[in-house]
Amino acid sequence: MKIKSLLPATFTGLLPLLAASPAHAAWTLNLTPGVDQVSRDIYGLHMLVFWWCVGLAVVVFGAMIYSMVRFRHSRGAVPDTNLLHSTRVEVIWTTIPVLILISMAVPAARVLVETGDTDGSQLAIRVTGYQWRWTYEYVGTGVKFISSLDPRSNAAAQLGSDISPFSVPNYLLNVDHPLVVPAGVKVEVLVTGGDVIHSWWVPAFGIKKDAIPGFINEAWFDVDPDKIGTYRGQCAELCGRGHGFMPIVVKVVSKADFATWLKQQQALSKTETGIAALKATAAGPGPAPSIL
Ligand SMILES: [Cu+2]
Repeated sequence: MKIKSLLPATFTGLLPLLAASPAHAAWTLNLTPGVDQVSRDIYGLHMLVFWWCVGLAVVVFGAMIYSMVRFRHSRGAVPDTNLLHSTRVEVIWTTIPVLILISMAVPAARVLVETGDTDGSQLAIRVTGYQWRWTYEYVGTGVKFISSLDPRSNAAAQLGSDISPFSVPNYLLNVDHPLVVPAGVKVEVLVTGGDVIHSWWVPAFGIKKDAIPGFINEAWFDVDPDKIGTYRGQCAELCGRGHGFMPIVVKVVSKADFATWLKQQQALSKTETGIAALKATAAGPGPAPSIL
């Protein structure tokens, strides 16, 4: 069989395979606007620059193609040498790109400043990346927990496991304890790392912040009140063997549901602390605490 006829056959063979794969993301060609103002502004900026690029491509390639066709040698075209060292032309083709760049830089700087403006946030969550899980601490509430890969994904991911990853819902994108946040509230996230550099990435919120040991990077989100639901993300900084096994799940709930949840967690953490204290007393004095 000739190579020419093999290629289409290979591609038509691959297409059904690709279509059948449940692992691929939804077929979209563009960014999605997300579920809060920051992500929408990032989307708007992306579209603005995209249309600038389309316009520039049309003008530049249009002029090139028109010139090549209209003034081709076979039609007797003679080079025009008047444009060489023309100050007027050089001023024009320097000024126009500078104006275009400024028109992109101004909205880009505005969005950049907005993403870092955590003023007026009503809830602060400290996010710490560890190899290979996240911890979430609701600052000032006493609620803190570890969010690890869900047991079903973990079981299917083991070498020699008989569990098909396709049978696990949200394989490698699910956790045991999701981050729970209220909708319609400005939430500040304080991102840091506990061992190596990670990155807390939740595309729907327009957040991708490096989690660096010794540093705290700030970000914020304020999910629209009508966008209650579950949003997923991943660690976006290669952090070691388990990098692909520390997903992020954020459950956005109503303010009332969040208040109830927070109370439950506070009660739970008190109980857990109580149990831990009882165990410690029963076991006698432990090793001296290390001083960091
Ligand atoms: Cu990581």
